[in-house]
Amino acid sequence: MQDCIFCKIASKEIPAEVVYEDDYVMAFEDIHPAAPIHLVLIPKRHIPTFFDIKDEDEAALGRLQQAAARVAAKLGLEEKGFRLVSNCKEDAGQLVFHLHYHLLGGRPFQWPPG
Ligand code: IU
Repeated sequence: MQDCIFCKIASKEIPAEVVYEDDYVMAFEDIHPAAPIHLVLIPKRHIPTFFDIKDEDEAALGRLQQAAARVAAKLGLEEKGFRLVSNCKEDAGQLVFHLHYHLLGGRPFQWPPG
């Protein structure tokens, strides 16, 4: 999508610190890290929110979970674990309307979140 910053990152129009990429998904470092490890995982296809997911997105969204685990293991998070969260729309604080997960690790996290 033309005005979407994450689409521009996916197409390499805008640079990012990419740590994983395949045909369906990409993971890159968050520019405002909230933890020692903070990645953003996106499907390459533009999906604004969870409410816009189509049947054809199944492969990409499945791959996203798998990529999260693989990247987390590669970054040494297998023993202590990580948090994978997604903010959907206003109440959750979604700022970028291209569906994404935050992969956070390297410190303990509180539950429930604020
Ligand atoms: P949110 O879930 O939509 O609230 O989070 C968007 C995240 O995308 C946020 O943590 C930003 O720091 C991050 N981000 C980024 O990594 N690179 C960018 O160019 C932009 C936002 I814009």
